Amino acid sequence: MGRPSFGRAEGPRTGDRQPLPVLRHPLASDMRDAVLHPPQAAPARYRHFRLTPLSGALGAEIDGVDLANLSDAAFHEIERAVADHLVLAFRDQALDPADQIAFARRFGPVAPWPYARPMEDYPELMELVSGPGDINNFGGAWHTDSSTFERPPAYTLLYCVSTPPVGGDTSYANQYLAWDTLPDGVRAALDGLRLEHSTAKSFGDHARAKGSAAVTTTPVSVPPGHEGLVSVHPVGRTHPVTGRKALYVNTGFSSNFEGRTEAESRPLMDALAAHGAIPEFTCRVRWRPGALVVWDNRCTLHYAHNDYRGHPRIMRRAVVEGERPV
Ligand SMILES: O=C(O)CCC(=O)C(=O)O
Ligand SMILES: [Fe+2]
Repeated sequence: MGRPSFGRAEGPRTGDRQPLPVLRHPLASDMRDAVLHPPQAAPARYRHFRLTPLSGALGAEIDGVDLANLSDAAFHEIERAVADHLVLAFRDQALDPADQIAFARRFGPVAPWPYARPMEDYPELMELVSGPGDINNFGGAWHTDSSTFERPPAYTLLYCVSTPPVGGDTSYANQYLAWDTLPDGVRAALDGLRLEHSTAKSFGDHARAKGSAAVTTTPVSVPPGHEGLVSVHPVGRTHPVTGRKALYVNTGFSSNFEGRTEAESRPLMDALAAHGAIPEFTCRVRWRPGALVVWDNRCTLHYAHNDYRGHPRIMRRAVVEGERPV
């Protein structure tokens, strides 16, 4: 397989009617030396916990910290660690809903997620329940949370209440690596290009009619005013904390390039989405009750594995408000 290449030398500009470029062989892209995300190989030193990287691409397990009793100094180290490793898995926590909300609030304002009924008495949390009879699962496609919002959440915090005997892992993919490993010409062509992210693609009647809506024990429903919600975001977004650029394309919600039809957009959009999820960019978290994982939605994708049919799985989820992607 050859390097990815464009069908024409010059990249598209928003609004022009030139054909979109073709990205060939995204899985064989020129990976150069960038596949290893440097903090994975040489983590910073932390005084308040031990950190063990999960893969060469992203993710770390954290031991020796109690999230229900956390000093400001320890939290500052956690902020540093999540900026470096993008996904942090804390083991053996005993968090009640109020503890989880309090921890989430240290990252920023915690917004109720409008597409599911919140937990009773805790509007900031939803319980994500997969029942033994479920066929689909919540989050079972590579996505970043709520990219259809004008200001998608910066972080998601998921706490594991119960797991199936095996399965139900969550995979994550580093979208800084995805951006950095695109060939220079491709990156140049994508700069300035924007994508529409559509709620109807994954949720609601439109999605149900197309068979792409998840049907799970936790009902997800689209509230009035959200059915036609579409937000337009750059294909390469700059992280407000690290200043690094990340690919911001996802099969869950991205529907078309601005000014293009879905059909015109699909080949390049699908190729970019496939590039963003190549195995070398990923890590995988195995859940145990008491695990809390926080991830940064601005530079990662995630995928909830649907491989535990017949068994229940229960998680509690909080999302922290983010900013308009630029
Ligand atoms: O249940 C999971 O593993 C992840 C679900 C998901 O996509 C989310 O909580 O945003
Ligand atoms: Fe998600």
